[in-house]
Amino acid sequence: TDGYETILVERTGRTALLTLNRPKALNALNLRLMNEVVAATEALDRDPECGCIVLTGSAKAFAAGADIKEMQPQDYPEMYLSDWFAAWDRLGRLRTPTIAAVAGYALGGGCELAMLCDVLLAADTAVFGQPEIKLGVLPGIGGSQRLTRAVGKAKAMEMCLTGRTMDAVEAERAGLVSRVVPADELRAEALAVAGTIAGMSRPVAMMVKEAVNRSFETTLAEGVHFERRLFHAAFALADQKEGMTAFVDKRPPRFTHR
Ligand code: CO8
Repeated sequence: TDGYETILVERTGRTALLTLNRPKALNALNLRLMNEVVAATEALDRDPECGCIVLTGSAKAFAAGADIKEMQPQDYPEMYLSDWFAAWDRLGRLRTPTIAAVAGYALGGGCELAMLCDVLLAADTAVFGQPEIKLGVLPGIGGSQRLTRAVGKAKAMEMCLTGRTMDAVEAERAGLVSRVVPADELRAEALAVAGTIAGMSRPVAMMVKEAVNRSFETTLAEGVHFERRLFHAAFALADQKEGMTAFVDKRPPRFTHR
């Protein structure tokens, strides 16, 4: 659909599934793939009928990193002037909740892409790492920052300095992923979580995402203040009336996303 070459986008109800689709290159992230992921997710973000976006790859690789063959001939002026890979930041600015469903390799930019998503689910085959140092470079899509916030300084330093990878069990223990599931259940589980989120009030899910993300950008007192203001604001929504009335009436809520 939509003339994409490197991704597949499928809709089921209020959820969207975006599959990275450069199998021969283990879903290496080239500029075309970046532009397609950003365009597709921003279009979904504008769609009031879309309540959650799942990003996934193949059984072998979520993404084996930025496309090394595309970067290999570049020089500094080209990287700097084109602001290489800056468009990935737009993925982190989506308001719709996003889920990364990771099986196989999530290396370099692949690990960074997973960490740009709101919920990170791993198959038991998942392998995470920031091996850029082995190529004479360093993480460039936020890995040194987001991995450190997720797993702490000791593990982040060791992984970024040596390039060693982390399996799914270690990733869950370290807090990088929310859960590990058997590989053949990953897609269904990710879609189930997405369906749950998409069934909630869309504006409230957006508020939750804003509130949690604010914790990475501000002090505790400011973050709690921000949360309190959003909490009060939720009482302006029809969905607050519906959610609380449904509880009192002992029936499931019918959110209208208003
Ligand atoms: N880029 C381009 N092509 C790749 C990449 C990649 N990152 N990874 C794999 N491929 C290609 C291989 O070249 C190979 O192609 P071909 O068949 O034409 O030779 C094909 O995919 C299959 O790969 P392998 O044969 O290597 O498969 P294996 O199962 O033997 O190995 C590995 C799998 C271990 C994942 C191996 O492919 C590998 O080590 N890949 C590179 C991993 C890596 O170093 N990733 C980090 C890249 S750098 C990065 O992400 C920087 C991000 C920030 C940039 C910011 C710029 C501002």
